[in-house]
Amino acid sequence: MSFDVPKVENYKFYLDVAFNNARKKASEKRSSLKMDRFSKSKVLEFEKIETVNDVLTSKLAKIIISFPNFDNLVEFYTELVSTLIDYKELKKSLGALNWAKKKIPEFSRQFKTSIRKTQDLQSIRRYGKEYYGRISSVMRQIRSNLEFLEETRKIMRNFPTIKEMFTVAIAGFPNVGKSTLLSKLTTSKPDIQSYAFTTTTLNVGYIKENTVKIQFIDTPGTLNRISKMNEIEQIAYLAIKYCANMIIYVYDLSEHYTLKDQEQLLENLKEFDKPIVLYLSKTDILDKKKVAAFKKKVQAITDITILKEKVLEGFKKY
Ligand SMILES: Nc1nc2c(ncn2[C@@H]2O[C@H](COP(=O)(O)OP(=O)(O)OP(=O)(O)O)[C@@H](O)[C@H]2O)c(=O)[nH]1
Ligand SMILES: [Mg+2]
Repeated sequence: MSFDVPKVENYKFYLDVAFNNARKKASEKRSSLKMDRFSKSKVLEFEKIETVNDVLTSKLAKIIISFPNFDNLVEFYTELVSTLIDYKELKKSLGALNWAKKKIPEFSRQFKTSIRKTQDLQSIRRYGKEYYGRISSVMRQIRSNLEFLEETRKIMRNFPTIKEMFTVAIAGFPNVGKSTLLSKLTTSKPDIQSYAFTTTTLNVGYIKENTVKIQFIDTPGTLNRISKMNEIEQIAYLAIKYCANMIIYVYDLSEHYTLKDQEQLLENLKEFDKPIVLYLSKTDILDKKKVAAFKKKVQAITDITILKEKVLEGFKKY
C-alpha cells in the first residue's frame, strides 16, 4: 500500500497545460497543411479540442488512480485514515473529478460536431472559444475538490510504512535521543539534530537476523497532551496503540524536561497496556553518581547490548 501520491495542482495549472499544448500542437500542424483557409481552420480547431480533451482527461485519470483504495486496510491504517482524513469528502472529491473526466469528452464531441457542420469561418472560431469557456467552467467546478485532494495528499505523505511483525516503539520527550537510539539498535539512519522536534514523521528500522525480525518505530517527541496532539503525534499515538508489541521509554536526565514531566509521560504510555522497557540515554555526559542513583530508583537500562537482549526476550514471548 503506497500513500505516496504525486502532487495535485490547482485547476488553473491543468487548464494552462492543456491550452498551451493545444496551441503548440496546432501551430506545429499548421505549416504542413495544404488546403484552403476554411478547411485548415477546421482541422486545427479539431486538433486543439482533441489535445485539450486528452491532456485533461489523462491528468484527471492519473489523479484518481493515484489515491489508494482504503477498503480492506489493516486496523492501524484504517484508524489513521479515519482519524486524519475526511473519507467522505475524499470520496466526494474523487467523484467530482470523475464527473469532470466524463463531462470534458462530452463537450469535446459536441463542439466537434458543431464545427464539422458549420460552413463559415467565423463560427469555427466562435465554437472554439465557446468550447474553451465550457471546459474552463468544468475545471473551475472541481477547484475545491482538487484543493481538498492536495491537502489529503500532504497528510498521507506522513503515513509511515509499517509492516506486520513484532514491533517496538521508541517513545519519550523531544530531543532525549530516541532517533539516536534507533540508529544504535538498527541500521536505520534517521535524522538526528541537537534541537527538539527533529523527527517529524515516524522513522522505522529493522533487526533481521535468521528467524529474528523486529521492527522499531522511532516516534516524534511528546505524547503528553493527548487531547491536543498534532498530526504527527496522532500518527505516533496510533502506531503505538495498534502496531507496538513493546515500548522503549527513553529517559534523559541531561535535558531541560523535568523528571516529573518525564514520569508523567511514562504514566500516559502505561495506558496502552504494553510491556515497557526503560532506557536512560546520554549517560556518557552524565555524572556517574547521578546515573547510579537514578538506576537504583528506576529500573532503567543504560547499555545497548542489554537493551537488545530485553527486546529479544519480548520477541521470543511474542
Ligand atoms: N552525548 C550524548 N548525546 C546524545 C545521546 N543520544 C542523543 N544525543 C544527542 O541528543 C540530541 C538529540 O538526539 P535525537 O536522537 O535527535 O533525539 P530525539 O529524541 O530523536 O529528538 P526528536 O526527534 O526531536 O524528538 C542530538 O544532538 C544527539 O546527538 C547520547 O547517548 N549521548
Ligand atoms: Mg528524533
